[in-house]
Amino acid sequence: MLPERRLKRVSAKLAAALAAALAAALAVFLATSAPTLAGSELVVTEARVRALLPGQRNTVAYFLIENRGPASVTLVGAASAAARAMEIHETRRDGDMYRMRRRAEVEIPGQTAVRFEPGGLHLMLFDVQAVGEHVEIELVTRDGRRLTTIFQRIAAGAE
Ligand SMILES: [Cu+2]
Repeated sequence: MLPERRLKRVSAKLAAALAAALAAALAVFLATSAPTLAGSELVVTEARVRALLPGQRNTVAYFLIENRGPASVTLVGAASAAARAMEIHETRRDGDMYRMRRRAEVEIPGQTAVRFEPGGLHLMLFDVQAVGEHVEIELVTRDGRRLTTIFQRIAAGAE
């Protein structure tokens, strides 16, 4: 058992660390919650891209896309000057393994939202030289719209 005074000091440190972590999370949330309005009815929020891990050249991006219009919209790809190539991927559980596979398209029915998030849909960025604090990514729809969205860099593990 730790003496009581020592315990108090430890818990004060823990509280300070938690407060700092919450402040950081809130800052990221505020920075990424400004919506991108494109083609009037498509709204992208929570756009974030994972920082490169040491020695890696590929990374992932996540976002929430909301279709406020009545008609279905289909995402067919993405592009960025920061990556040689990008693909839409989905992580699927296969027995007790998780595997990623490429998705040719993702439909967003009218009046619904689709979440690209860890363990599910994501954008893969291939051959990235560096992930800046903000990365511009275009989301491409089947009817030829290009939604330019600013993705905020997040640390690996903070997805
Ligand atoms: Cu992937």
